[in-house]
Amino acid sequence: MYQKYIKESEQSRLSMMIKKYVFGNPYETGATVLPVEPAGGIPERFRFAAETGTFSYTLKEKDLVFGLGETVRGINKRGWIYVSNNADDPEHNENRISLYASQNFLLVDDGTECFGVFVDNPGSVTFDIGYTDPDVLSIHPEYNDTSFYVIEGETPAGIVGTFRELIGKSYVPPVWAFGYGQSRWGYKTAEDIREVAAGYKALGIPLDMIYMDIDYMQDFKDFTVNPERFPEFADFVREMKAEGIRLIPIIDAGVKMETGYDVYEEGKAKGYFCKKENGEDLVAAVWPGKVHFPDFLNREASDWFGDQYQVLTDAGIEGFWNDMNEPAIFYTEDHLKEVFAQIKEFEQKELDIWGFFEFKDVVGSIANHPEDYRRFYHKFHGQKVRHDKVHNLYGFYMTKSAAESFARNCPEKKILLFSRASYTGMHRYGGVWTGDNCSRWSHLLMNIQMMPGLNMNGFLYSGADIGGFGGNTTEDLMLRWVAFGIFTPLFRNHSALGTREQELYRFERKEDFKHLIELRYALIPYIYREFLKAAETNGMYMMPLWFAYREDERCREVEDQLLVGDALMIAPVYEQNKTGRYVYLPESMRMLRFRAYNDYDSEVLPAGDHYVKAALNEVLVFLRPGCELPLATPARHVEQIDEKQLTRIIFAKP
Ligand code: MIG
Repeated sequence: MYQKYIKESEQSRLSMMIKKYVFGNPYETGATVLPVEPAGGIPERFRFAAETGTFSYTLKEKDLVFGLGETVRGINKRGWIYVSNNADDPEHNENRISLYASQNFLLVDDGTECFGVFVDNPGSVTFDIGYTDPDVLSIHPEYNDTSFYVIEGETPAGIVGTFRELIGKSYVPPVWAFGYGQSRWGYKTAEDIREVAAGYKALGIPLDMIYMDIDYMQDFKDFTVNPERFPEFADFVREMKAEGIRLIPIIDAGVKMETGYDVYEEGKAKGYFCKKENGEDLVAAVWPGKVHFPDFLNREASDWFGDQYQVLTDAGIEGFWNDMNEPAIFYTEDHLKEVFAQIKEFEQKELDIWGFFEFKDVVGSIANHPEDYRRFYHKFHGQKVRHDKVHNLYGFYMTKSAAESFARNCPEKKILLFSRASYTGMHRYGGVWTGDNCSRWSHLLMNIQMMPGLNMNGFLYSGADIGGFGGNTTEDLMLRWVAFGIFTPLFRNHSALGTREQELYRFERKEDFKHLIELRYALIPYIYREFLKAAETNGMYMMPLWFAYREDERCREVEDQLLVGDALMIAPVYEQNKTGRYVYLPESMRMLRFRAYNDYDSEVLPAGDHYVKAALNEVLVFLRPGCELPLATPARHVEQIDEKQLTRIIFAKP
């Protein structure tokens, strides 16, 4: 009885704070887990122009806008336009409007009044945050079949908490996934991987995971392992595990069309691939050559695809990363035909310079062509739905398919799982990495600035390619990026084929790298505890300073320091040739300047501005008043850390 009473009053509390407005016929996206009765009319605080289907809100002078997760630019999203339209685009410049993710939660706060907005619409949604008109936030879904939520609350953290109750608890990976992982596109053979493991072992640098990119597969076919490059795969998985290292293979969205390949044959026979208007399976091309796309939005197809992972879990695999699931399309057969026809026409013409540019556009825009996303259909909740209307769900449903199959097929095991493409709701099934960044200092800053938005949207287990994926990294960038990555739950060094090799043992300052990674391992008891706390209480593991120091006007503009858990603030160095940086302290804190987990300076600094030295091998950590930081003795693998033997650094409230 009492329980029931609590439940009811809890629900009425939530229904006071979450207002839902329905436009058109929204799809059941699976983003939310709480049933909310729709209110009638126009969302509170917003105007709605029915002719254009645009919601708008007049920004107050002091309004800060947070959220949108994995997007370019600062923590405060004001002053740019963002389009949720999952895109395979490795050029993460600040003029980009779409990346791989659609995380449609925003929070507006002027310091006294705040509210949240969540736009549950899996098609393209434009968030114009003071781009067209500096004082107007406008939200425009391409197809207005939308559940539009307005979330009320007293504080930013409170609103985030309420939103997260709406969307459900975040995915928690196995504890070893908090270790350090080494990845690279280009490890081709078991021998290559042994070499990486040996490289780390020789220097005693901790390592828990080695990632396997597409090279491990037979002709890029999902759920196959090339038997020449990896003879006796299960034995190899066991051998690595005996070394304390888990192998984490990649899975791509597209299934290679090849007679005799069981996944293709079965998917085709059962009608589990995405179809064109005429009922034929769409033919696209990605790494394997011609592929079909599994219809993850179709319940049966999803279960079927999920079950395929068993081939690898049976071989001892305990983690996966799902890639190319926007989905990325190099070309479709149909579009390519059109392009060839157009080329023939161009060939007949005398091209003037404008004609030449037209020609260049036709040929140069073949990959990820918008028209291709309107060429195929899903069977979603029993209905035929054109892909572009639910585009942003594809990566989410691929990941859900895998997660549900693990729960079905190996319930006794926790599996590591993260994805490139995402949509709000996927955070219950897996984490994300932020895709193909570059070895640029600006992308280190972007990594720092993306983390709070990801956390707000529930993507707690997240991180970027440490050191940068594209381009050639430098040793100093690597040191600084690792020094920040120490604090991100997903901590993976990954790089692209053909770029400078960036395994840590290849650099000159090997000892420094070792000390940095050891510091991560010393911090794991803290990181894991704070991560779990955030997951259980719908809190944020990484937070903007503003959320905790809302009475301090200065904190509005702090874009390069973060709170990590309840006890710490960090201030990473993200510029080249710097030996320190300015740090703003909203209150007195104990500064720890780590060179190694057991070698650090400690100094109490008063509130205010400070210039703080931080050499290339040093990590700045600030302990908040009344807090303590537990440090473990690092081990080579997470599971060897003795959680009972902790030293504590404290900063008593002055
Ligand atoms: O088109 O599998 O984001 O991490 O190394 C590139 C090769 C395909 C993109 C992923 C990246 C991965 C790469 N993949």
